[in-house]
Amino acid sequence: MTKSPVRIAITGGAGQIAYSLVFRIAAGEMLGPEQPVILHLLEMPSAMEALKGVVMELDDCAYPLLQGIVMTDDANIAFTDVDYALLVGAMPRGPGMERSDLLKTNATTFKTQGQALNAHANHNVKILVVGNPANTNAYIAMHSAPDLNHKNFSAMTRLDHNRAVAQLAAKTGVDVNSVHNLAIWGNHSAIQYPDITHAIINGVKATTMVKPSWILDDFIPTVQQRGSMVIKARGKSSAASAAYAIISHMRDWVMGTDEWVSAAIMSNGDYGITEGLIYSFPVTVKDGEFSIVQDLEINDFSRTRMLANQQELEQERDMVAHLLN
Ligand code: NAX
Repeated sequence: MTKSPVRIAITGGAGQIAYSLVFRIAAGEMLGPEQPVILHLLEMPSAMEALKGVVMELDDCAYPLLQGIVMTDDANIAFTDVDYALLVGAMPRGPGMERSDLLKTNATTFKTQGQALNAHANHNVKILVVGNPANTNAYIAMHSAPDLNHKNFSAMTRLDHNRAVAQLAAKTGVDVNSVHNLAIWGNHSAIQYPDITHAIINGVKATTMVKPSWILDDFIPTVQQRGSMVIKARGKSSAASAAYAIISHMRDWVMGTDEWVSAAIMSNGDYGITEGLIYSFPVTVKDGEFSIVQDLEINDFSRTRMLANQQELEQERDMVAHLLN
């Protein structure tokens, strides 16, 4: 083994997504079987005991690629020299809590974590925010880390993308590998816009294979509400599928892909989306950088939904603006 290890921070290390995630990363599924890793696991003080149990299990796997574990409740320690930061941990919405309260509570967390990344992480650190509200949490972390390149911040819509691919493949009776050029636009929220306008299935336009009523009344709401449906069925929110989406997002970010995938990244005004928002676009990846798929024709149906997402993200941005000074 000749490669030197990379350091990967994972917040919410004792949470349920982390429990599906850290073992796969340690096994080499994210960065490949040649890449040793050191895991930096961050938790709340109240969950440190549970985190100890996770670390015991990691030890018990005796993974050949796992060259060390840092376990801490201090973001400044967790992010020291890290090459990748997976910001998974966040406060869940409690009973009677308004969305604005959730935004504010998590804003403080992601401000602190952005500042700690700025001060202590490797300056090329690639950051994926998963904890909700993911887009705005990524926006806050990015604004709290002025020395880091905004291109190194992203929020996760890959699970939504995978859900959309699976729904379309099932409806048209094809293998998921036959579905290409699908997109999730906007916010990782209940109004996200899964778009099959440009999707191709075995060389045929997907929109010629399904009815418009299916797209409107079935496909879009199913993708938007899939998370709630999983909670209803399982009694817990998506964890294994979220962990797989994290691994896919990071692997593609590092290794590159010509396939369209979806990722929430900073808007530079493409498709008329307000600059600076962390907004999900269809992207490809080369040399460690996302590129937004260009020159797509946007019809009125899509435009309306893309604008609704923009407005929601502007509202979230405005709700936390005072915390960013
Ligand atoms: P859990 O509640 O099981 O775990 C979260 C963990 O984070 C807990 O152990 C908690 O102690 C810890 N935590 C909270 N605040 C922290 C902080 N400031 N620093 C360090 N650790 C902290 O939630 P889980 O199911 O793992 O979900 C984690 C987050 O992912 C949630 O915000 C959830 O809403 C979000 N999701 C986002 C998805 C996406 O596609 N972007 C999909 C899956 C998931 O719902």
